[in-house]
Amino acid sequence: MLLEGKRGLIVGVANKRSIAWAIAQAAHREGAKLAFTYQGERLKESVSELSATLGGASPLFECDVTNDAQIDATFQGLKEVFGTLDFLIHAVAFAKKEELEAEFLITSREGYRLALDVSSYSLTALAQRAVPFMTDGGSIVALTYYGAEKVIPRYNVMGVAKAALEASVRYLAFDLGPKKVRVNALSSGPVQTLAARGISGFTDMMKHVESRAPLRRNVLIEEVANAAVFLLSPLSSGITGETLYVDCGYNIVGM
Ligand code: 0WE
Repeated sequence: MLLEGKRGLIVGVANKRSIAWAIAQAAHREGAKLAFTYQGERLKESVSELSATLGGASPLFECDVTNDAQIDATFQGLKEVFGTLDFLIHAVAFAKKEELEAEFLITSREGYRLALDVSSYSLTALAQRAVPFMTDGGSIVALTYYGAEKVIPRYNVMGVAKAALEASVRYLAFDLGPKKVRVNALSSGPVQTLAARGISGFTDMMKHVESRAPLRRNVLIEEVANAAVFLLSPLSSGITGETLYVDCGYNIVGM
């Protein structure tokens, strides 16, 4: 029970295939008490049904991460139900579909702004409000992807957003270290989620990783979730500002 008695907020569950949901299940298995956010009425039922399967009613908050008032309301609600907080999972990203299909060159000002607002700035916006509740230290984990670092065709503006997210993790880790709040990024290999399914050529990408990765396979969502538990738990007490790759070794290969 690596997370026994700990309370956490999970941001980014959309459906049963979400990486955020796999992390929630693993954290629950390790004894954590969880609260969830959902983005808009559209996802309320899905998140509510999933969280109900964990037994006991998990607190749910509507939270569009581009809306400061909704983020404020989420933490106001958390203050009432939890009082204090031990961890936060950030697993949200969005870019316009048309900007993930063409060249990076065509990225619009509005598409760039939206992708960075949802996928990068939101971590800082959430951390600002979470930290006052992390009175006994804490752990913040953000999901990222290798496209932050190397060009992955069609990842485009999301790659720029994830690069900003990874840099934000380092700057937040620096600021929050004295408060004993750790901040890390978890760089998952490709996983078939709702966010991935809309992407043309995703199946071929998975085949490519399978043939090149040292472990000769794609990562399992449960492996990503277990690594997240590690980063949330005292087992990783000396690690902050880090990007941990959980990608079957794909990122270490040069040729
Ligand atoms: O971060 C992601 C996915 C992020 C994502 C996905 C979508 C699809 C639907 C952000 N915005 C949207 N907007 C939509 O309208 N991944 C790591 C998965 C992913 O997405 C890719 C990938 C991989 C891998 C896009 C292009 C190329 C590779």
